Amino acid sequence: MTYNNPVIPGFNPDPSIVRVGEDFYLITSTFEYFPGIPIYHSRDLIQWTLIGHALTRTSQLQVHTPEPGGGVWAPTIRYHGGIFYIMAASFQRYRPQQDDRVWPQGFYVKTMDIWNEETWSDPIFFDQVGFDQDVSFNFLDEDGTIYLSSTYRKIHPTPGDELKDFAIHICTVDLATGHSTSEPQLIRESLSGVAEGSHIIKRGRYWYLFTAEGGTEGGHSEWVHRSEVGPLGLWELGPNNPLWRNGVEDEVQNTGHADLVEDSKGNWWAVLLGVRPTRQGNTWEDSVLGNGRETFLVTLEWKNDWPVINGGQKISLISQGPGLYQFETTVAWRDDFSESRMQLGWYRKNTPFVNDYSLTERPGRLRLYGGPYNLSVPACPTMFLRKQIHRVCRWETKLSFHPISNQTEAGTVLWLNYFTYSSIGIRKDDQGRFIRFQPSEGDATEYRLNDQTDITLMIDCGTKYRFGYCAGTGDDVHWIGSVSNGAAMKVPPVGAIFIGMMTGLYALGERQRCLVPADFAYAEFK
Ligand code: 6LW
Repeated sequence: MTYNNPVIPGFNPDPSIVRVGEDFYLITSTFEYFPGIPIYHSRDLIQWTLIGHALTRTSQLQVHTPEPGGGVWAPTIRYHGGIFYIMAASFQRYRPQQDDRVWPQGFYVKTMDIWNEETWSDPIFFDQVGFDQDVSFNFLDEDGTIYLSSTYRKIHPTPGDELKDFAIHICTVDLATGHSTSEPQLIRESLSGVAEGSHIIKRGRYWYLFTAEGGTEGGHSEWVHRSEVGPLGLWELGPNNPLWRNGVEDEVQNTGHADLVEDSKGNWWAVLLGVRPTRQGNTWEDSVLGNGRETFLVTLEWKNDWPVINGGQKISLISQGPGLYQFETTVAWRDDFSESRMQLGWYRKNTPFVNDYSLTERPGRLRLYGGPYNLSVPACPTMFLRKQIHRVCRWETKLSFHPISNQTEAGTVLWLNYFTYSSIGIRKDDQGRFIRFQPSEGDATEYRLNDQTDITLMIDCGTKYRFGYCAGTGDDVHWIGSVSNGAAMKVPPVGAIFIGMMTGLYALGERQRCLVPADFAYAEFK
C-alpha cells in the first residue's frame, strides 16, 4: 500500500518514537518556542494527532532571548516500567562557544499519563554537557545499568580534555539525580565532522547504535553500528552506510536523524527528518526553504541482523509499507476562540513572563494586550504562532483594533525568526487608522482605512507569500504586497534555520504597552 510523506508536515524535526500496546507516540524539537516538545499520537503511523506538550510550565522550560535555533533540541522518547521519559537538551545560545557561561544542558522529564500534559515532571538535569540525549532503558532489564549517550560540544577546551567535539560519547547515569557514574567515553566520531542524534536499541543478540552524520543540511545522512558486547562497544560499522542517500536534486532533501519502532505485528519502521525544498540548489538557504524540517516515515527490514531502511532507497513523497493506506491531510483548520483555552498547536516565541491575553473577557475572541516589544527584539512579544503545514493555503484572521496611540499595532505575521518576518497590521496616526505592510526586506507601505469596521487580514501561501486585507463585509480583497519564498526565509545573521515557516497573530507597542486590546474573531488555514 502507498501513503504520503511527510506524515507530520510543517516544522517537526528530529522525530523520536515509541510504541505502547497499539499506541504510537512521537515527539519533535521546538527550539525557542513555548510550550516545548509536542506529543503526537497515532494508531496507524500515518494519521497523527497532537495530544499535548511535555514542557508547559515555566518550572520546566525557561527560554528567554536565545538567538534563533536556541532552546530545546532533539528530544528522545522512551517507555519503561509504566513511565514515559523524554530526554532533551536546552540551549540558551545556538553558538554557546560565544558565551562560555552557557552550556548545552541535557535533562529529562517523565510521566505515567502521557495523555495529560500537566503530569510531566519538572526536569532533572544531567551533569554532562551535550545535546541529542538518548537514554537506553533496555539495558536496565539486563543488569540495571542505564546509559546516556549524547553529542559532546567542546566549548572552552581545557588541557587534557580528551572528548571530541561533535562526536558521540556515552556514560552511565543515576537517573534519580541525573549524575553520571562513569567518565564519558567516545563511541562514534564521524569523518564528516558531525555525529549526533544517537539512538541505541537492543534487538536479539545485538545492540545497535544509530547516528545522524554530516550535519542537518545537504550532507545529512544516517549510519548504523552494532555491538555484541554492549553499549560501550566495540561497535562494528554497518555494511551499507549511509543507510540511504538523498541529494540536492531530490524532491526530499537533508534526510536523516532517524529513530525506529516495531509495530504490534512485528513490522519495523523508521521516522526521520527531511525537507521539501521550494528551490533547487545546494546551499543551506536553498535547501531549507519552505516548511522547514518535517517528519517522514519509512519501512525498516532486518537482513543478516542489519537494518535496511526504506529498502536502501531514497526517501520520497510517496512511500510504501505493509498494511498502510493513502491518507491526505485536509488543509482546513480553524480556531474561532470559543473555548476557554487556546487550541493545541499555538506557540509563543520564548517562555512568556506576563499574561497578556484572554479568551474570556470578550467571549469568542482572542484578546491580546500588546506588550512593549515589537517583533524584532529577542524578547517574547505578544504573539501566537502556528506552523505552516501545507505548501499552498490561505491564512486568514479577522481583527477588531482601535488604537489610541500612534505607537501601537496589531495584525498578522509570516514568521521565521526575529530577523526575518513580514507583517500586515492596523495602526493609527493623526488622520486615523491605516494598514501597514512590512515585508521582510524593503520598506513598509501604508493604506488608509476609511471607517471603523473590523478588518480581515490574509496571507496566501504558495511559491510566494501574498498579503491582503478586506475592510468590512462585501469589500474585495486588496492585495497589497508579497514576499518571495527566498526573502521570507532569509538566513538570519546569527543562529540557524532549524525551524520552518509559521503564521501568527500579534499586538505590540513600541516600547510601551498597548492599552487597548486587539480582538481576533478567528484564525484559519483554508
Ligand atoms: C539537533 C541536531 C542537529 O539537535 O540539529 O545539526 C539539531 N544537528 O541533531 C537541532 O534540530
